[in-house]
Amino acid sequence: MDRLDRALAIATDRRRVLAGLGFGGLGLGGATLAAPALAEQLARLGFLGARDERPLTTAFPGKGSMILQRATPPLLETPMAVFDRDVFTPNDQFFVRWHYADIPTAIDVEKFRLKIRGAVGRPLSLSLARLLRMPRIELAAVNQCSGNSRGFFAPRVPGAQWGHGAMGNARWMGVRLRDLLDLAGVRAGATAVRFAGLDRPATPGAPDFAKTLAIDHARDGEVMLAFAMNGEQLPLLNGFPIRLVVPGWYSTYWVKMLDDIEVLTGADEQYWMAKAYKIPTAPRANVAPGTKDFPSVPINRMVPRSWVTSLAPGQTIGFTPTIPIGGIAMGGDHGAARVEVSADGGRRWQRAVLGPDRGRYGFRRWDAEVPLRGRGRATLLSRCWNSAGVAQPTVANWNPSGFMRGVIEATDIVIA
Ligand SMILES: Nc1nc2c(c(=O)[nH]1)N[C@H]1C(S)=C(S)[C@@H](COP(=O)(O)O)O[C@H]1N2
Ligand SMILES: [Mo]
Repeated sequence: MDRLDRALAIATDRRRVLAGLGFGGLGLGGATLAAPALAEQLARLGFLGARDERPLTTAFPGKGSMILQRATPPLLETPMAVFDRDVFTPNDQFFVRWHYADIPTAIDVEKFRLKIRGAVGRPLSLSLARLLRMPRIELAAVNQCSGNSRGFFAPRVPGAQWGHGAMGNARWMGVRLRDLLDLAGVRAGATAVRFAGLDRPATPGAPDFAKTLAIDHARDGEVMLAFAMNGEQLPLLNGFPIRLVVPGWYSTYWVKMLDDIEVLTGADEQYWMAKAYKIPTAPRANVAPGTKDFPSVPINRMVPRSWVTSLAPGQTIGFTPTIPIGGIAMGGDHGAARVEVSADGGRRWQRAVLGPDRGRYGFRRWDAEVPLRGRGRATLLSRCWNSAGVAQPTVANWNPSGFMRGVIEATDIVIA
């Protein structure tokens, strides 16, 4: 048995998997979680003209130190320093976002079944043991919330005021969605595939969280059902026992605790596709601030982004003629191909050295040695081009939902 199978231990040692959930008596509900979280330590997210302090918490099962955005349902952000350590984000500091608070606190892995139904020749109800016997793939991909960095939108927009940490990169292992669809036999006339998980709306009548991909996308051989992340079973809050992984696309499609796959023969008219997570059709989902009416489409592919992670905003360092800086880049729906950096707010740019390519949908490390002009404030910038030639633009996009931020990000430091 290899390391992963031991870690998963689903087929052979049920008690270990259940114990691995680690929920104990904690529960996900209410103030009990928020109270211990209001500890001494605060994180600053760096928004201008708005409250940007958040408590750090270790109160959530399977999670280490996280920035608490909201306790119920849980919204936990990854501190930026985590991204400086490795291009893969550790599972215990991987961000968490749920729409509804009614989330199972334990999963019986023997009773769990994944249903595949709708326009298929053979509806299926598959156990985890069965899924674990299917051919596996593993790929690195960034899971990024559509609203990541919303707190930096100017003018400001309503919604969770995330810093840049509503994202993470992992090696996802699981089975191809295409293989499962082939097993069930997709019928002629199928147009799309809808995904839903075990979480339930907190209020009766609210729409169950469900997301849909076009049939060709669902069958592209990259969209997968992951049962492992970074070589371990998924943390419960990241979708144990299985979640959808949609490389290059925003995480709203990465349905967690996935237990229901439905092949559709028409458009998905339900709330989470037809109303929520819509972006302007304009390039970069960009409209003039304040615009409310615009043609829209469901959010889809990610765009290139990059960050300085070796220094924190506001950090003071002593003067030397040059300093090393480093960070991470992502290419969005293509690989990160090139990164340039500036230490003087964009007057002079130089090429950064890219770290190894660990998968085109993942983070890529970059490093550079940049000159300092003197004491005082210095603005560090990084700019990523993806392999399709798309670069981070110099001017931020805006839309009323605060989705899909894509712009050269600035890190201001102090040279003493
Ligand atoms: N079942 C389920 N899956 C879900 C969601 C949800 O509310 N329920 N939220 C989605 C959104 S909007 C995000 S940003 C990601 C967050 O993934 P993570 O918590 O593993 O980081 O899960 C996605 N999958
Ligand atoms: Mo999200």
